Amino acid sequence: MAESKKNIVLIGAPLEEGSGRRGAAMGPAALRIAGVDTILAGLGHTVTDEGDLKPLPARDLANHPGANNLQIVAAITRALDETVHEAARTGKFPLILGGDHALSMGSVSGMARYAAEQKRPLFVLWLDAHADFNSPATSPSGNMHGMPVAFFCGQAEFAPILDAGRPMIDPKNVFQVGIRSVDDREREEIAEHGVNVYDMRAIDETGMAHIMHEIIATIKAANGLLHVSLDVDFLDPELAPGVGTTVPGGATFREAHLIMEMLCDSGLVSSLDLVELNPFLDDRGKSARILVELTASLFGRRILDRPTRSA
Ligand code: B3U
Ligand code: MN
Ligand code: MN
Repeated sequence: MAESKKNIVLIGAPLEEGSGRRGAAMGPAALRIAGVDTILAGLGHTVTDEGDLKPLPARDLANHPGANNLQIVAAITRALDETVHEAARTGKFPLILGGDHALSMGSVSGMARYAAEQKRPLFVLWLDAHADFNSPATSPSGNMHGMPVAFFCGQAEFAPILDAGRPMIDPKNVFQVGIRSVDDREREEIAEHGVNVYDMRAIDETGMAHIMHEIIATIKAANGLLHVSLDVDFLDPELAPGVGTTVPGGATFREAHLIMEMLCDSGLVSSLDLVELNPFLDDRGKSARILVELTASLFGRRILDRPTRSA
């Protein structure tokens, strides 16, 4: 991606009903205030802001005791699936401003549809403290932001959210990096499905560069497309406190930037979610700003291009 200028479309997805608390719906506004459009335009890309999504009706779905706010989450999932697919189909790079992580059900399924049309496999890089592989049957909370990976890997229970028979993701094409909070049933499920997990211990022991080389080589060998989903809680809470579910011991500033810089050089990334930012819990816009800076690294900003800082 280093040399190629993109046609980036910003899609606001102000969803918070998947998370069990208020605040993530302010995420898209905070990312805009932190200057996501100007920083990307400054790197030479074309940036169009489509504004916030209009949910598509989901009144056909009955309430589900194991999936809180199912209709609201499904309404955003359906709208995002359509919008992301259309953006990719018309040669654009969908950049989703979240919103809680349940929205990735829509962004990933939209990209999966596009990848199938291109006859290329879709890979997902899941940067998160959590595995998000619960289902309505296994979730301890019923919060759907803990379920998107199980959804797009084709767990049958979810089928009515989107029409049946659409392409899903092979769990072996999912790479989870930064994981450090996994429920018991989730642990069994991810192992059973063959999801690739690089937890914090793996990062500590082998280093981020090694892990990313491995992931990038696998995707290149398969001529795949890559969707990146960045949950704020992937980062250490000292760095990014603006998230509902902080977990200590997260990725550092340099580890996170290194991922983005290596992905940029790889040229593989076709879409990005920025999720779980809760500006109500943030410290003077700190978390919004770091997300925007990481996005800039993904789109070609180099260390030596960063403005000088005193503190
Ligand atoms: N695994 C727990 C907690 C959780 C998942 N994702 C977040 N929290 N952000 C659950 O409720 O599924
Ligand atoms: Mn998540
Ligand atoms: Mn998380």
